[in-house]
Amino acid sequence: MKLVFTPNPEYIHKVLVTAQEAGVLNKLHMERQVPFDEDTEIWKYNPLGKVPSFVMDNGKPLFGGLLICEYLDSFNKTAPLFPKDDTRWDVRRQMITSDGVFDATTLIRVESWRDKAEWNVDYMVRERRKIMLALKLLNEDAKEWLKNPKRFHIAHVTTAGSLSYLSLRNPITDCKLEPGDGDWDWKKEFPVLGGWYDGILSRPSLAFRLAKEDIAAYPKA
Ligand SMILES: N[C@@H](CCC(=O)N[C@@H](CS)C(=O)NCC(=O)O)C(=O)O
Repeated sequence: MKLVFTPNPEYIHKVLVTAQEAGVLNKLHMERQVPFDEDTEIWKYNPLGKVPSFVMDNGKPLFGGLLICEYLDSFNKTAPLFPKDDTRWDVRRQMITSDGVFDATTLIRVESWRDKAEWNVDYMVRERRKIMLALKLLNEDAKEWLKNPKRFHIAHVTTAGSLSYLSLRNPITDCKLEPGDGDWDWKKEFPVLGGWYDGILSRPSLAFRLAKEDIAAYPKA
C-alpha cells in the first residue's frame, strides 16, 4: 500500500490515525509529492492533483482522504471507525462537516499567499463563514460526544485533525477578515468543542505525528 503525502503532515493526519487504529500503519509505503511543485508527479496517482493519494496492493488508485480512511478502516477487525449501525449517518455528517473546516481553512490560506491587494476578500469571507457555522454545529455534536467518552469514530478523527490544523495555522487570526478576527480564539467561542478536543488528544493514535526528520527522509519519488 502506498500513501502519497505532502511535507505538511496535517493533510494525512486522518489517514495515519485511521491506519494506526486499524493496525496497518507499518504496511504503508510513503511517497512525498508536493502538488503545487512544477515537477510534481501527483498527476500519475490522481487526476484531481491532490494529496492524500493512495495506491492499493493491487495497483489500483484511491484518492480523497475520507475514501482512503474508509479503505484502511476495512482492515480494522476490532473497533472499526466507520459505524454500520443507526449512528452511521450522523457520524458521516459530522465527518463531512469537520473535513469541510479543514478544506475551508486551506482555501483561505492558499488565497492569502497572494499579495494582500489581490485577495478575493468576498471568497475568503465566504470560506470563513463555513468555518464558523461548521464549528457551531460541531460544538453541539460535542455535547453528545462528551456523554459517551469511550466511543471513538471517524468524525472524532476528522474533527481533531481539523482543529489541530486550525490551532497550528489559523487563517482567521492571520487574515483578519472581520472586526475582532485578530484575537479570535476558537476555544473561547466554542467551549464545548474545545473541552472535547483537549480531552481526546490523549488518545495515542491522535497524538501520533510523523517526525520532522522522517518527513525529510522520505524520497520524493
Ligand atoms: N479534504 C481533502 C483535502 C485534500 C486537499 O485539499 N489537499 C491539498 C493539500 S496542499 C492539495 O493537494 N491541493 C492541491 C490542489 O488543490 O490542486 C482530502 O482529505 O482529500
